[in-house]
Amino acid sequence: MNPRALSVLLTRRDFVHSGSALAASALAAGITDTTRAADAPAQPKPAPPRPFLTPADKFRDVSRGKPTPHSLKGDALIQARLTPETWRLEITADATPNPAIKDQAGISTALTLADGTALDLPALMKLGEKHGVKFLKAMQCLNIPAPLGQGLWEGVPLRDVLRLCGQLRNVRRIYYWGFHNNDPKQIFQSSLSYSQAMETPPGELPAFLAYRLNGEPISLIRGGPVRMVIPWAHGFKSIKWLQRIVVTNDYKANDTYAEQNNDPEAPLKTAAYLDALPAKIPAGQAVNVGGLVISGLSGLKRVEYSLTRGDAKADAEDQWTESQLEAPPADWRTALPAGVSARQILGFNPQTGQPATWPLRYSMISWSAVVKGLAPGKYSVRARAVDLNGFAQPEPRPIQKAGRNSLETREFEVV
Ligand SMILES: Nc1nc2c(c(=O)[nH]1)N[C@H]1C(S)=C(S)[C@@H](COP(=O)(O)O)O[C@H]1N2
Ligand SMILES: [Mo]
Repeated sequence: MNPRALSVLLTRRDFVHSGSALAASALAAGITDTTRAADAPAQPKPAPPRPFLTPADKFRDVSRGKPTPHSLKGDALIQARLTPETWRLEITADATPNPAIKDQAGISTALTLADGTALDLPALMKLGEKHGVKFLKAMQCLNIPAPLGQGLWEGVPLRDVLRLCGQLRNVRRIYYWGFHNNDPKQIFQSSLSYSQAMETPPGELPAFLAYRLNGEPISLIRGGPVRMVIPWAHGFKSIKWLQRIVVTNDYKANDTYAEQNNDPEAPLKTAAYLDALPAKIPAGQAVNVGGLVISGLSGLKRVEYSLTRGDAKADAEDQWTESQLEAPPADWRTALPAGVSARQILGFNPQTGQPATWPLRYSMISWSAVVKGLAPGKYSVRARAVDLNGFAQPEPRPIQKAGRNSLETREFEVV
């Protein structure tokens, strides 16, 4: 039996405890052929296990502004209203004159600093006691070909926050932005359509105002005290240091990211990412290929890799082989912060505490493959995700400015 032909799921424990990923995969597949396990070379090191949740300070940071809001300290932080005590959110209707708009948007209860009604953190968290959501999400920049990190985010759906404002009239979009050193040139803003904010389909995930990450208050560097999190989108919609929401009858997206030729409505893309490999690998030693994969809007069917000899003709057809996907943690308590039950997390079955799909949509897991018996020479390896509609990366989105997802190549030499 060829373990590669099976849709084998490797558990994180296997990554951690097994000296041989192949033996681990054989075990995971219930293969009790001990000769195979004994055959497997002892020396290859499996890819280092990644924690399912990325520690808040280990996310890759993408922050605009000089100074960056997260570098402020002491009084500057208080002036910026970026401490839990000073944080406030204003929600107003757009009054900017606009010839394209016949009827301006209206709001029956605006929340403003001027009249002392702006929302503070205790009020937001109080709302969270009734309407709070928890959600696992990989943060991925549309412009960077590597995931930034994965977190358990907690907060209040935007729709429930907007309901504090009573009746909204003539609203087509919701604009929002965060602290920007009081310099309009530094605004980093984003937007949703009215219905994206208000009408979450059953089983889907709401846009929400997050105040906890991995069971802790959101740190300043990750956009705290309060950050918008848009589950289905690339990072640029998840505005950090959130302070302002403006409802508007303008039908245009205002996203800062759109100004650099990015598609402001591109949802998170299903895509595989390849880890670096040692430059030289001794002949006879198995090669562990692997990386991360994000399940985007169209879900994930499998990850495939292809191996090409350095001397192969450039137009040689790639041979794609299915890889193994990391299995869900056997015990979710080991992957989640203390006190958080998987049953409470969106995308999990509230009765069984098991994920409704795997990988969870908008989250990431590891994938891996073990390649043996390579003759000495130069090789390049590529990887691609295949989505649930059968489209192989970079399809169906070959346009890079709708999400960086071109196929990555890594090179190594068997010596
Ligand atoms: N206020 C603000 N929010 C922001 C940004 C920013 O520069 N300023 N960058 C955005 C972009 S482009 C990305 S990819 C994510 C990155 O989130 P992270 O720094 O927590 O990894 O934050 C988004 N939110
Ligand atoms: Mo980004």
